[in-house]
Amino acid sequence: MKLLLNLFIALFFFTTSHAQKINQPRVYEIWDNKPALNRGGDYNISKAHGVPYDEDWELESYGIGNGYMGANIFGRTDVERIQITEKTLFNKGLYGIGGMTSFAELNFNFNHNNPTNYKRTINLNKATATVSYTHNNVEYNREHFISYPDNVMVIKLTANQKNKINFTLHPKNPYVNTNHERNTRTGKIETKDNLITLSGSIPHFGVNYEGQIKILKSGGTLENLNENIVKVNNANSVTILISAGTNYKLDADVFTKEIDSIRLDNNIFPHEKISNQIKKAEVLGYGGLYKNHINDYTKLFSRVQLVFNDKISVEPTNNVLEAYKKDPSNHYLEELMFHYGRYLLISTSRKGALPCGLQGVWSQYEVTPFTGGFWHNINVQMNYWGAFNTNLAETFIPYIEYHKAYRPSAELLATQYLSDKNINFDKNTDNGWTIGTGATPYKIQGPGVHSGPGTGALTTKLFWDYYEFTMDTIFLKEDGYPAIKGMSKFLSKTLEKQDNGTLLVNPSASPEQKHHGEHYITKGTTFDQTLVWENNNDLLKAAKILKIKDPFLEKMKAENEKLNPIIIGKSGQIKEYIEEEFYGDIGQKEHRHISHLCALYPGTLINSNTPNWLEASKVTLDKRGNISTGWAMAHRMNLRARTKQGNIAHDVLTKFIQLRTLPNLWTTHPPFQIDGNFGSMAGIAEMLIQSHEGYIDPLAALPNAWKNGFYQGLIARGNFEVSTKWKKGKASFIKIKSNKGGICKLRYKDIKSIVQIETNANVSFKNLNNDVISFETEKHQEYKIVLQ
Ligand code: FUC
Repeated sequence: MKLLLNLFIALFFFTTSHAQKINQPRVYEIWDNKPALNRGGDYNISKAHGVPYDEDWELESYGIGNGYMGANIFGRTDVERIQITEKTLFNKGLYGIGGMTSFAELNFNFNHNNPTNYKRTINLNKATATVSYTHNNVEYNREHFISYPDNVMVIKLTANQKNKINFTLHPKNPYVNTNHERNTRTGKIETKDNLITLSGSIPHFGVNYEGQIKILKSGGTLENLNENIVKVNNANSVTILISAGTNYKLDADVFTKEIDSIRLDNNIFPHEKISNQIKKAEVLGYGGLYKNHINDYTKLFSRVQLVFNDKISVEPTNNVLEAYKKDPSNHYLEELMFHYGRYLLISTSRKGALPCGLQGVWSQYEVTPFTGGFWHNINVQMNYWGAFNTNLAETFIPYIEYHKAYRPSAELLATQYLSDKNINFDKNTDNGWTIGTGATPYKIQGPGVHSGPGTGALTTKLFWDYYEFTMDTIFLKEDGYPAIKGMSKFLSKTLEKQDNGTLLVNPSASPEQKHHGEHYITKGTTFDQTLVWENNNDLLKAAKILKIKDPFLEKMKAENEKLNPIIIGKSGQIKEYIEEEFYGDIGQKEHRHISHLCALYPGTLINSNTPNWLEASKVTLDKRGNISTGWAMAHRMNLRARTKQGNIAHDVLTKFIQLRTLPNLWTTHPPFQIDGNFGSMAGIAEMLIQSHEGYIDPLAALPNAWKNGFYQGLIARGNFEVSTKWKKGKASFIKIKSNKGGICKLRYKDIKSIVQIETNANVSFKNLNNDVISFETEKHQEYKIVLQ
């Protein structure tokens, strides 16, 4: 067998005919040949304490969003329902820290009862949702998108014949004056000609909200009926613009104020902002808005391709899902889920808007399950685990901005935590910052019984990853390093010296774990110990890059040597607790959280240079079980990718899709939580590329199931853009685009013994060992490696 490796700078690599063929992006659609059911919400059913539960909304409606707001489209032809969410509209919510709540409901009465040729879609390549059908020989089409650059939702209704568009629009301000103890919402609707305005307040946090709906028709007439109903008669086409907002302003004041009702300035009304958005949108018109939306969205979405070479399924998405439940041998749905993850991330997390919470930008609830906020003992971090390697690093910026805003409050919480726990510390020194499990756009909390101080370091891991994937040293200096250092400052004070010299976090808790029904609080859980280690280790690496000299760094280095973070137990497992001997001695054996393996993923303390720990991780994973709640299975996928058990990772993905995926491909805990979508997307990427051990490792945990395939544009640490094609489980070429220059280390099994290296540029290689080569790269250049 003749095996060759060619490496050359190939600026026009993708002009080769072979590459061009695989370079045609596939069009991805979530679609159905029937409208979503709409039987409404039920207050008698509560999911994760949220009410009312609306099964049809959750399972069948299609979500679109622009980071600021979202809409759920049912695609009905009799009475269409579009439910709108705005990410800052919060009431008191569960637990008193605020809870997302529905912004508006729009009902369009079309009265088309027997449609034919029906189809509704979300086009993932364009982030548009469509509904099309024939009724009385007229073809109707509706297109929906939410533009990020113009922050406006656009609905365009067309027909293939003139004067055929007729409907009444009934807007609804949901959950006004309901007397629910967690909701103090007031509101009104005003209609003037073609403009509907919904406004009101939720005094709990001083929220004022406003939404405007503008109906622009071509041809026909428009009437205002009673009760704010707008009627459109015989139009040729109609464009509807929707803008929504509140007086929310992301700054430190929101979090540090002690009185809830003044967290926002209730003298500020969003009226002008919303009016301007609508006016600007009207000037741009449908064409201008569409162009802005497509330019913005496709720039992000089109960066990555991933194909498993299975045929595109031609059945409605839910049928594909049902078929997959019986026979998962067609991997197209896995591919679709991956792209859907990227679509969802772009739709829910954009600069200027809040980060992506537990339900993205979608809530039909009065009281949203688990608040819909930012859960820090894994969920919000999981939302961003796949942001970096799937080439969407900028979607993490909202979290960085959120962090900067809550930081003063987090600093106060750090001091308060240390006082509350009677830890001996000097109040006048810098105690850093902390964050616990529950957080919302309005309030954050310190660590508690739900999870120990390590929770904050699960967050700073994202800051370090953001740097490593982007190589953005300005970010590292200005935001990353201060965040990581502040966390080390706090964590250091939570450590207690033991008689044997070990430093243990005290008190310490492994997220959500319970023993005999009680939260189990102890010293030095593996979760806390390893996360202290990870944070300090990232701090030291960051300091080196920034050339920072500081005696504090020496102290952290010394502390890291005394953490003894990983201990193997008598079952051969990674212990969750020091005092555990055999697996499951303490806590629930099959608990959804598997926090003691955070050092394997997203952390890096356990890796292939620690083979014993890696083996013990497999034992823990086996014993914990692969089947769990939605996000928990997604964590297991990433962990199995890191143990290089690609086949098991894939098996978990299969079960996750079979058991935890809804007809609209949202994933469920239950209830719907978006973390499962993002965690599984990250897991797919983690099987296809890893880079946490100092080299790029394409197809690091490739399962046998993905026999042939191709990806383009995934990102490795060092900001290398990687494309790989594989056949029968073996890479046939790898392309690396260097976005920042620097040394590229590439691992592929037997890369040394099986290759002969040719270069046609100033590239020289080193063989570091049988599997790893290293070469210097130039910024913006592409390097193609062909393995034959
Ligand atoms: C964590 C998890 C729960 C749930 C909640 C939102 O507390 O343990 O399962 O996902 O976050």
